[in-house]
Amino acid sequence: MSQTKTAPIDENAKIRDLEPERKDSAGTYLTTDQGIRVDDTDNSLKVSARGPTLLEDFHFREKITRFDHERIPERVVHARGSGAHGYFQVYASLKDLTRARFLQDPSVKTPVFVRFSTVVGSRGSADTVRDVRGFATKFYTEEGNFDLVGNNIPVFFIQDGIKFPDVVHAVKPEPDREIPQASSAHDTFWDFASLVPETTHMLMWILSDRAIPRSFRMMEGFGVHTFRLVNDQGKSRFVKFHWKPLLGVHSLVWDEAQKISGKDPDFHRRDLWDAIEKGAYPEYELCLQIIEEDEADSFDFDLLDPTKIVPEELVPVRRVGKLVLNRNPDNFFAETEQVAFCVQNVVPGIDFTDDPLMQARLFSYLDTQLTRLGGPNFAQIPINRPVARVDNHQTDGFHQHRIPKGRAHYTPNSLGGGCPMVAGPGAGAFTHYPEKLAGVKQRARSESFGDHFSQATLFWKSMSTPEKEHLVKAAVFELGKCESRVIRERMVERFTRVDAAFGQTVAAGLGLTAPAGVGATVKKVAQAVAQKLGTKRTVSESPALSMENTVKNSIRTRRIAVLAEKGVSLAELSAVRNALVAEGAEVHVISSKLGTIEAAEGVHVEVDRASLHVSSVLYDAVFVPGGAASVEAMKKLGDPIHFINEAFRHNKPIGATGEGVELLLASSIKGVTVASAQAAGQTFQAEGVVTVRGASDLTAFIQELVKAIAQHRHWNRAEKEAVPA
Ligand code: HDD
Repeated sequence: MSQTKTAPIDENAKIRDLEPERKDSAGTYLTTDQGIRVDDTDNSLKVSARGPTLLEDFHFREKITRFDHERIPERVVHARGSGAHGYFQVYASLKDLTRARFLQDPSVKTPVFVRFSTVVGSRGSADTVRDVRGFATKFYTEEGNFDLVGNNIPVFFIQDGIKFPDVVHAVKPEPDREIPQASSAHDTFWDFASLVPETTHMLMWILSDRAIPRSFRMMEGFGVHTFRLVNDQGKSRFVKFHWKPLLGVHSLVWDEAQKISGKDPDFHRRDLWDAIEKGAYPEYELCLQIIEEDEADSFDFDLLDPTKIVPEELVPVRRVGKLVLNRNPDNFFAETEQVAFCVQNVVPGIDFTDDPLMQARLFSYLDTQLTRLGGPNFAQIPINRPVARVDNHQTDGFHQHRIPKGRAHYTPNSLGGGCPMVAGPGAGAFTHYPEKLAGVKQRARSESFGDHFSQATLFWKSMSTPEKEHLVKAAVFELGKCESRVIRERMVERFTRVDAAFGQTVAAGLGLTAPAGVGATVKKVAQAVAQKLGTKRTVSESPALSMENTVKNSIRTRRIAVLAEKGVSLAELSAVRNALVAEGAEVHVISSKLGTIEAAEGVHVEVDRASLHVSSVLYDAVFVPGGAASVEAMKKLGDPIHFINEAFRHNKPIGATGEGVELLLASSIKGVTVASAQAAGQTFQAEGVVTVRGASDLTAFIQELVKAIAQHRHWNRAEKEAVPA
């Protein structure tokens, strides 16, 4: 046997550093998952150009395999969502209330990721359906992650989490036909709701305008449950978390929401993305309602009942800090899809209560991620990774990304120097609040949870007249979509228990008769519960519940359409556009064709959108500048007239200058006839319709228009139902 001769080895060669190549950013060359550079990704490897593909082609196989496995299970609820990065900053230290460090230092901006969502629809469903919106916030604090997994409605359908699969099965598409998508307007939902009285309060919210927000940027958020805040001295107080948007709380109109579902199913997602890209960062204030332990029993409801609010008139909300969303995700899947919120994620200083809905959630969220994200290491996915250091012996499992070192992966150990070791509270450990408990094991519902109507009635009574009208219409719409008359009748009875007039109006809309005399039983139950609670503090109306009383002082980020054709008055268009943009609005010139139009002054004006691509439902307001030729042309076109009619019907502000007023007169909208009587130069406003003719100075007109747009909608427009749109 001949001896093999080995080549001389360079003893000084360095082991290649692995890390520099492990970058997430796009590199120059296309490679396989193993880092092999690829020479052709358009043609598979074949035996002759027209022959069969070879199994040997590892790039082809890997590419197809990876594609085949791109989807993960969508969330069982809240599948449709949009996320954004940002930060939270507390205004002043809350040390007196909580040990949580991110709530103590006003100089710290805690990074956050927020995901907004609808509940019912699939991942690809439309944004503007009637539904609750999720408002989930992950705070990456120095003490670990805190997830505030809330909704834009402060109460929930059910009181005990054991019923969650039932309510979700009922509202999701019906199991035999998988219809309808993303809608509660069908028999199984209302069948369930009509059989479960504890749903009543939440049903009022879901039928209200809260369930069709104008934007994620214009809705409130609520932690729903009563949580605890615990300070350094171990003192605990109850707390309700609220988010209040600085832009106010605003909604769409139901007809508009349905049309948007077709015109732009990504309406809310796009709105959030665009606002952040433009630097109009969505902002919300974190607000707390603090309830001392000895006040907990002072209300006419049980603080642990998640179907109840604490009226702001009883316990004021304290604005304690600001959330700013200032960065869009780099990758939807990696961040928004893979983010895993868990109600169990709290930091020292924030603790749970015995709310039975919350207790169920403490189990459900971690559990669901195991299937959705394929194993127990999902907290290592970048979007879920805490900024706080993570050290423990929970090793192994699918997709372990860390490489734990050492031999001792157990506690106690001496081989690892005893590390990692448990920390005392002095070293920042989480210690569960030592709540004193004693009781008999039983499956039961507390009698103090028994009043399902008082707060539903409170909600109804606190609504403005237009809000009440919308609520009735929503109920008639939803129940009218149910095939079963029995279900409709049961719900009419329920609504009559909330308020006789409400029940009767819904009944009339459905061609039914509301039952008489059901109010007495409701009162009796409420009294029994109040007696049980030995009570108590209450309110009969809560103005804070009405969106009528929201912030209406700005037109920032409102989308305004300017309708124009060839011959438009550039002077009027520019004066108004510039003023609106200066106020923070987004203005689009809409015309029959893309490109430019020649203004009356001879200059060319850029068209931002063609009428083919947009519709009034995608805008907050509309302005028609003068220019005789432009207006004459638009009078002959269906689109601009329809635009105005529809905007009017949806209560949107409408402005017109000069000959632009003629287009309003040519439309079917009501109330503008008065405008023809106005003297030259005068401004005129009728329910959000602002016009001026022959004015050399548009200052007064602009002021009126801005005011009208800041109102958001003009709900009391007479005869709007008569306008064809
Ligand atoms: Fe839930 C997701 C909010 C009750 C079980 N829930 C989920 C999300 C939000 C909420 C915002 C989406 C988070 C995200 O964007 O990823 N859920 C609520 C609120 C509730 C509530 C405010 C009542 C106060 N949920 C609730 C109960 C259970 C669940 C009672 C189960 C017993 N929720 C889940 C879940 C989900 C979820 C199945 C689906 C996807 C996920 O958790 O991560 O575990």
